[in-house]
Amino acid sequence: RVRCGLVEDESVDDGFYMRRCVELARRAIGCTSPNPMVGCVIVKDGKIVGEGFHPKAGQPHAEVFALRNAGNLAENATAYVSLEPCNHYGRTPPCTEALIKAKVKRVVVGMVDPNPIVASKGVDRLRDAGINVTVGVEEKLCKRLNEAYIHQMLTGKPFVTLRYSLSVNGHLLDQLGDGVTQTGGYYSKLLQEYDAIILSASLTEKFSSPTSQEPGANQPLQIVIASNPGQLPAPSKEASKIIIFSDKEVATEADLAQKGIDAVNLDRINLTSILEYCKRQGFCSILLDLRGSFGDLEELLRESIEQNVLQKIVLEVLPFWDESNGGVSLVALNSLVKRLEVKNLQSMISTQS
Ligand code: AOF
Ligand code: ZN
Repeated sequence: RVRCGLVEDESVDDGFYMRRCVELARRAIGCTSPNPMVGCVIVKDGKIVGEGFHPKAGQPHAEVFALRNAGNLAENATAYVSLEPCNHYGRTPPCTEALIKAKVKRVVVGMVDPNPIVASKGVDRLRDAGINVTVGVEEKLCKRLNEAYIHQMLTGKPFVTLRYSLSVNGHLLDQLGDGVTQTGGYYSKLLQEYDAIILSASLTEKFSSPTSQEPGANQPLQIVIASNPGQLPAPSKEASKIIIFSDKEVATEADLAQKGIDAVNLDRINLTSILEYCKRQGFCSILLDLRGSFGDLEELLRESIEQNVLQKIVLEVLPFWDESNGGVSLVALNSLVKRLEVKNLQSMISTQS
């Protein structure tokens, strides 16, 4: 193709439109679980004529919104989708049929859908219908977008991320960095990505300090590990619901009901039973949030490392020297963390300046 006298490489354009798909998909961050986030762009004669994303499980898929948006202009156009179009009847009908019916000429797919019901059948169906299909454009980006969905599909287990903050002298901190209380700060963004967050009851008061979130943003379910009887978290603005796991009676049922809290009693609080519970509830992603003292989470952290259940670490380094003697030092934390198979983990380092 020639534009402005220069021969353009089609793959450059493919990358551009695929990155736009990912951008669109991210508008529904935290809202699609157990479904993936998916974005779709319809392009004709070098112009975007339709855009869409999957907003929520049970609602139409990205392709359907983009095709509706493009109307008749979809005919002979190229459809870009960050995930392979589905070819099955789930809560919604197959996107492959919608694309075929709209007479698109070419489909560019970011990644094959790991869902065994789909897994390349969508691509095969489109090719059988005579559509030119390219697979694997900006694949890394598309996989990163749905890391939790992919992990859950392939292993049947939730995606678990460990998060903690350190001072420059390596103390584990219980405060979070700047921008936390602001809408769009890294912590409120992180929370939105997870179906549930696990934290120690001794921290819930700090945790429930107001962190503004965008209206309509996902509020993860808060899982509180309480090992001291009588510990009751304050209602949190950030959580849609609170569940307390305890091996003791935490409070009377009336107290709990009043605060809108569910209690789950376990003989022993261990990660296996908590993750089993999360799996039964259909949670795909869990944030294990570690603050200043290991507290009730120490055993859980040890177990998460021994049982190799962590997929990702988010580490924040705050630009100050922690003078307190009480904090857990990096040395103590390292004795646990160094045993992690770091090569299997992704890490996102956030340094506040
Ligand atoms: C697509 N486009 O936007 C999404 C897809 O129950 P359903 O009908 O919503 O189907 C859910 C499955 O469809 C999900 O597990 C995944 O395999 C695929 N998601 N596919 O073509 C989309 N969200
Ligand atoms: Zn679909």
